[in-house]
Amino acid sequence: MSALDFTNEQIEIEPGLRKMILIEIIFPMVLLILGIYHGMLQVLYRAGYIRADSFLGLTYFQGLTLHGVVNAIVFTTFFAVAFGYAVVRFYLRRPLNMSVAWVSFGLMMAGTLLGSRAILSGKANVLYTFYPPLRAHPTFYIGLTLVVVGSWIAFFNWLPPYFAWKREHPGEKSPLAVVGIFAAFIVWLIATIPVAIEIIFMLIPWSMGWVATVNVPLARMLFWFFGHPLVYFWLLPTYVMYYTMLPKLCGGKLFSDFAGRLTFLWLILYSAPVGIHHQFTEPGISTTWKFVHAFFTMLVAVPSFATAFTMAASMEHGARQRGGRGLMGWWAKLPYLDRERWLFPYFFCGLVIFIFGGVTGLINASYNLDTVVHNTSWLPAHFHQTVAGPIYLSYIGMSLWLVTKFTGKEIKFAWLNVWMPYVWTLGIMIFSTGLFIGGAGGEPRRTNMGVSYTDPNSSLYHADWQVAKILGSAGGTIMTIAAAMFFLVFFATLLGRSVRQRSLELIQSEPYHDEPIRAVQSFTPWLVGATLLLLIAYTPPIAQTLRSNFPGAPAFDPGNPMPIQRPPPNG
Ligand code: HEM
Ligand SMILES: [Cu+2]
Repeated sequence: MSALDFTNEQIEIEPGLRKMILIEIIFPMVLLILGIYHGMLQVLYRAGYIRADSFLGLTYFQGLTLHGVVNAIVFTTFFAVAFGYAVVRFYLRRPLNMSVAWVSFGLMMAGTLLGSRAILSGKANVLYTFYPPLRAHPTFYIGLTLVVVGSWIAFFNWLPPYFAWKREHPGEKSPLAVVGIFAAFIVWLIATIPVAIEIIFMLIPWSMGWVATVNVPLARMLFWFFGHPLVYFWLLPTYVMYYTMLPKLCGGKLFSDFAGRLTFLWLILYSAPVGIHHQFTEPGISTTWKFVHAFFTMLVAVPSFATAFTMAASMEHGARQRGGRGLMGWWAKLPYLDRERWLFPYFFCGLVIFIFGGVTGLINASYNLDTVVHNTSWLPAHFHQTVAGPIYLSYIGMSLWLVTKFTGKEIKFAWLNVWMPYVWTLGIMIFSTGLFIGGAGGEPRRTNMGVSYTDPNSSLYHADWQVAKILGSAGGTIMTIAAAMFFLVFFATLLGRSVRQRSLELIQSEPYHDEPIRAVQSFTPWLVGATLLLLIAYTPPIAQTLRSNFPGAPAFDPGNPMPIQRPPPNG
C-alpha cells in the first residue's frame, strides 16, 4: 500500500452495537445545540448586550451551568464511551457483551435526563464544578453519579475481550489505540473515585437535608482530585486520534510508536497528583504541598511536548511523501482542504489552538503567576483553547466520521465541512484573546457583567474593559457560526440516503519507528507508580484539611448572598 493511498480497513459489526454507538453520538449532539446556544449567551451577558438576570426563561447561572455540564461533562463522556467501543471492537475483533453494554447505556441516559431536568427546572444552579456551599437538588448529584457509573461499566465491559486478545497474542504489543483508550479510562477511574466519595458521602446527604452543613475545603479538594485528571480523560481520546490517524491523513507514518505509548502511560502517572494547582489561593493547605502539586503539573506537560514534536515530525514525513521539499516548503503539501481527508483540518486546527492552550496552562500552573489570573476570565480563555479546541474539534470530527461510516451516508455540504475547523479556530483565537486581555486586567469569570462591570449605569462600571468585551463577543459569534456550520453538515448527512455498505472503519497509521521498549508495553508498573504518587501527593494535604477545623457551611444559591437555611447554632 503506498503512503498516498487512503483506503482504510472496514469491519462488519453487530447491528445492536452499531445502533448503541450511534445513539451515544447523536443524543449528546442534540444537547450540544443547547450547550453552544448558552455559550453564545455567555458572551452576550459578559459584553452587556444582554442586561438582565435571565434570557428567554433561563437565568444567567442556569445557562452557565447548562453550558458547562452539557459541553464538558455529558458530551465528552458520551463521546469517550462511544469512541472507546469503536476502538475496542475494531482493534480486538471480538464481540462485546451487549447486555452489559445496554446497562451502561441506560444508566448514562437516565443520569443525563435526571441531571438535565434538575438544571432546566432551576434547582441546580451550581455550575459544572458544583462546589458547595452552592447546593443543588439531589437529582442533580444522583444524575451525575449514574453517568459516571454507566461509563465505568462500559470500561469494565472492554476488559474480557482485551485479556482474551492478550492470551491469543502472547508477546505482541497491544494496539496503540487500545492502550490510549484504556489509559483514558484508567485516568477516569482514578479521577472519579474521589468525586464519587464527595458526592455520595458529602453532597447527597447534605442536599437531602440529612446533615445541615458541609466541609467546603474537603469537598473542594476531592473535587480537584477529580477535576484535573478529568481534562486528561478528555484529552486522551484526542491523542489516540492524533497518534493513530493524523499521520496517515497526511500521507505518512507515525514518527514514533514509543512516543505514543509513553504519552499515554505517562498520563496515567501524572494526571492526578496535581489537583491542588487549582487551589493555590485556598487556606488550610500548606505551601509545601501546593509546591509539590505545581511541580508534578510541570511533569504532566512533558507528554504534550512529546506529542507536539511527534505530530510535527509525522506531518513532515507525510508532506514529504506527497512531494514536499525544503526546510519549510513541506508545509504547503498538507491536505488542508482535501475533502477526502476532511478529518485533517479537524485535527490540525486543534493542534494549532492547543499550542496556546498549553502555554497558558503552564502560566496557570505557575504558583506566582496564578495569583494574577486566578478566577479571572483568563481561565475560560485558557480552557476553551483546550477543551473547546483540540478536544472539541476532534470529538465532533470523529462523531461525524463514525456516523457516516455506520450509516453508509455521504457527507453533505462537504465544502462547509472542510472550512468549519478554520472558522472555529479564527473564532476561538479572537474570543480567547479578548478573555485573556480582560483576565490579565482583572475581569472576573462567572460573573453577569452586563448588570455590573460593563453597565455604564452601575457603580461597578469599568470603562477600561471595552477591548475584552468587543473581542470576546466577536470571537464568540464566529464560534457560534462555525458550530452552526457543523450542525448543518452533521444533521444533513444524517438525514441523507445510505449509499454505501454500513461498517466500522477507522484510520490506522503505520509506525515509522517501532521501538521495542518493554517499559511501555505493560500497564502494571505505571499503575503501581500512579498509586504511590497519589498516596504521597494527597495523604498529607487531606490530613491538613481535616485538621483545619473550618466551620461547616450551610447551603447557598448563587442569586442570593444569604444562606438558603440558617446554619444551626455553633454551625
Ligand atoms: C460558541 C461556542 C462557545 C462560546 C461562545 C463559549 C463561551 C463561554 C464563555 C464566555 C464562558 C465563560 C463564562 C464566565 O466564566 O463568565 C464559557 C464557559 C465555559 N465553557 Fe464555553 N463557549 C463555547 C463553547 C464551549 C465548548 C465547545 C466547550 C466544551 C466542549 C465549552 C466549555 C465551557 C466550560 C467548561 C465553561 C466553564 C463554565 C463555568 O465556569 O462554570 N465551551 N464559555
Ligand atoms: Cu488542572
